[in-house]
Amino acid sequence: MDTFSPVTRTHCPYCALQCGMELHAEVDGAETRLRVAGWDAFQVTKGALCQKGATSAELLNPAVRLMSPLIRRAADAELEPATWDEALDFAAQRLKSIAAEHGRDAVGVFGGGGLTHEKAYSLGKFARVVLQTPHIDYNGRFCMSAAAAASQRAFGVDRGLPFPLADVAHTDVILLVGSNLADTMPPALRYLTAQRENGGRLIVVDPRRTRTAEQADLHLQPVPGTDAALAAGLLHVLIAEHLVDEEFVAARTSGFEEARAEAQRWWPERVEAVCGVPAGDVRAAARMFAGGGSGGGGGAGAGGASTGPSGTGMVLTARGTEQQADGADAVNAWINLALAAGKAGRPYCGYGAITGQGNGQGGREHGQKADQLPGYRKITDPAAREYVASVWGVSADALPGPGRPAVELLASCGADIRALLVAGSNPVVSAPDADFVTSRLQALEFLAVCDVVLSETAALADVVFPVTQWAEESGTVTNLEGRVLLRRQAVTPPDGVRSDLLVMGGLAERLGWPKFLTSPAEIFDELALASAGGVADYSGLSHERLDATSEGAGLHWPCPTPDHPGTPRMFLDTFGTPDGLARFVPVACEPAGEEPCAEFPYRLTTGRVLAQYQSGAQTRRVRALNKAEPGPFVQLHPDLAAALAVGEGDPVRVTSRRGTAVAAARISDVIRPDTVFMPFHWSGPGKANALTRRTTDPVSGMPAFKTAAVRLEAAT
Ligand SMILES: Nc1nc2c(c(=O)[nH]1)N[C@H]1C(S)=C(S)[C@@H](COP(=O)(O)OP(=O)(O)OC[C@H]3O[C@@H](n4cnc5c(=O)[nH]c(N)nc54)[C@H](O)[C@@H]3O)O[C@H]1N2
Ligand SMILES: Nc1nc2c(c(=O)[nH]1)N[C@H]1C(S)=C(S)[C@@H](COP(=O)(O)OP(=O)(O)OC[C@H]3O[C@@H](n4cnc5c(=O)[nH]c(N)nc54)[C@H](O)[C@@H]3O)O[C@H]1N2
Ligand code: SF4
Ligand SMILES: [Mo]
Repeated sequence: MDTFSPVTRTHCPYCALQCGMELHAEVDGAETRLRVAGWDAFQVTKGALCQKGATSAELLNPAVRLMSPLIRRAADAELEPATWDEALDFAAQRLKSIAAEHGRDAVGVFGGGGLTHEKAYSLGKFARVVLQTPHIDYNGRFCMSAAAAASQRAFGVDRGLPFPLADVAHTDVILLVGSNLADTMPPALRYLTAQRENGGRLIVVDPRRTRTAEQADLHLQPVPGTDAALAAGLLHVLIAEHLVDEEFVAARTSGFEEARAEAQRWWPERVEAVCGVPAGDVRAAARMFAGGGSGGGGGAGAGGASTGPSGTGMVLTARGTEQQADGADAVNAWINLALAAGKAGRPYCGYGAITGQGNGQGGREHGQKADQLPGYRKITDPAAREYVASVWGVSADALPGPGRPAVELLASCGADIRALLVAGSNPVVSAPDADFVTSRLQALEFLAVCDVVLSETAALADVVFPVTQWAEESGTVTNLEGRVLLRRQAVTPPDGVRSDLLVMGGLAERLGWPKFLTSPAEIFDELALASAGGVADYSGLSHERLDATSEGAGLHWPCPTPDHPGTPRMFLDTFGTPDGLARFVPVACEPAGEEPCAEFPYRLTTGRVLAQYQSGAQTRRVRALNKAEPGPFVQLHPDLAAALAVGEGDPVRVTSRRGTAVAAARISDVIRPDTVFMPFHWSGPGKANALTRRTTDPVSGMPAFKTAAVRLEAAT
């Protein structure tokens, strides 16, 4: 391992907080190892790291990662090591012959929100220009697509947080919906703590009393899938109690009347019946959020500074409310509430979605999504097609149209999609109705996977390309605040692995595109040009400029010129809609879950634990993390456990209309008695996604990961 310098300042390979990280090269005899430490001067996370970030260098160990390409030479053969030329030749030949026989549309690409900008942008270009297929989408569709669609509808722009994370500490009231920040971004919790130390109040909406909810002044515990009705109930109270900020609504918004009409149908007692949240708590939450004084029920205290109608407030959402069959509508229902309360478009106010993956924000801006071209442009917009085609040196007519959203793309594998290239995702574990998805991937004529480890998806492939990791390459990502950051290379990669960029370059060359860019800085320059004039305008940015920012602070997009200071706060003067007004989006607020019935009488919701990440492909290979969270479990209420006669640790069989999973009982009164929770980080018998639905939100294509009707039994 050749190191670049004794200490390299970079960012974590995992989530969207992108904690600042120092990689210290330590020599041990003939070996050099990297030790991870926090980067104290990085202003967003100030040296903090969670356990996942702190242990991330363990994956650089050759014993746990892929060190050579693998090929399956016959359908029933095992994967075996091959040279890079063999693997690239084989993959290129298969892609070429499948396209020749069945048409270019028979080839698909599936990317990931963890990929750097350079990789995500190149993947989009590779699909449209080299493969000339419309069929590219990515796991970000599973992640924040519903909030992205909702933000676009309301504000004309989707940038996760339209303000710096640090602003959260200075707002009077936070309504945090479906986020378990304490486990999913531990270093960010300090901002919530600081907010309350500053006299602010926190309302958490989650069916479980998580470690995040424990911090709250008021915790609402709804039936999963009923968030839109709950949001409408809060809006109902604002209207009934004259807490609507009429001045703001008149000056800065459009469309309030329809939202008002829907909210009229959701009086607190009706909300209680549908959502299971006491009517008194609905009133208390609405009053607290509006800043109009005492709560009344459910432990809401009057105390703290009275914020008055002009007080500040924020609504922050994450996957709990978004991963629903009505994900975009539910988010718009929360945004409608924020707008009615006048908590938007001014300092320390606004709506933000807490992005998930390392480049979750950037991954959906520059063309990895089925309907999109770089700069957050629409692939159906003729002017966008002309412009991007001119940057790519092709004719606009040659660019394919929109492809299919992720769930549909995966479902069409083995049907009209006959070959798939996957980079940066492990859908065998993480996709909804995962056993069905696995059968679709098995039905492909050709599957190629780029990964750092032999993931469950890579294990099904015909060719596996072993790729470099974050410490071994440079690249950029956009964090949850729209801040573009440079990740710096610390070491040379080992022989045998190559960057995704070289995989694409090698395939492009064999498919007749010898000039496909492979240098990260050059690719970024092309991305910046391609984004010029788009919503997400990066044209004033370069690796060099980001490298020179003080203590790696990066710059917030839009940043349209080399001397533009970036845009930490959006919407202070005007929203991103054509008329500059924020839109109340009229949404129907009916429950969106899979309703329980005699056969499947309980509700399942799914999510995360602190010590594992996503499909677990990476973190299940890290010893300390496995020790902390060794396997799958079913979290259930003591009353439910008693009814099922299951004790702590006993195996529980969970059955849905899709399939069955068996995992150990974890009994706890933090969860509603009608609902069980499973983390989705494991494969095998305890795989949560064997149970989840393929149903998607019609607006965004987001799968309904957070609600399924299930039957439960002791599995002994
Ligand atoms: N440790 C860890 N951290 C991570 C990740 C990880 O895998 N592990 N992944 C990263 C990524 S990509 C993402 S997207 C983020 C996700 O971050 P979060 O959104 O915080 O994580 P989740 O656990 O999926 O869901 C949050 C909460 O939603 C609640 N919930 C379930 N159903 C409902 C509902 O109907 N309504 C409401 N209001 N809440 C509901 C769950 O009980 C859960 O506590 O985390 C990022 N950080
Ligand atoms: N039931 C349920 N299911 C869910 C969710 C849920 O809440 N509940 N959440 C959903 C969400 S929000 C998300 S984001 C998805 C995530 O689920 P996945 O898309 O499966 O995400 P990861 O496990 O992060 O997969 C990334 C893969 O890419 C590899 N990798 C890492 N870096 C690179 C790189 O630079 N290049 C390449 N080629 N490979 C790399 C990793 O080793 C890993 O195998 O899961 C979704 N699934
Ligand atoms: S919070 Fe996210 S970015 Fe920070 S160390 Fe943990 S996984 Fe990495
Ligand atoms: Mo995510």
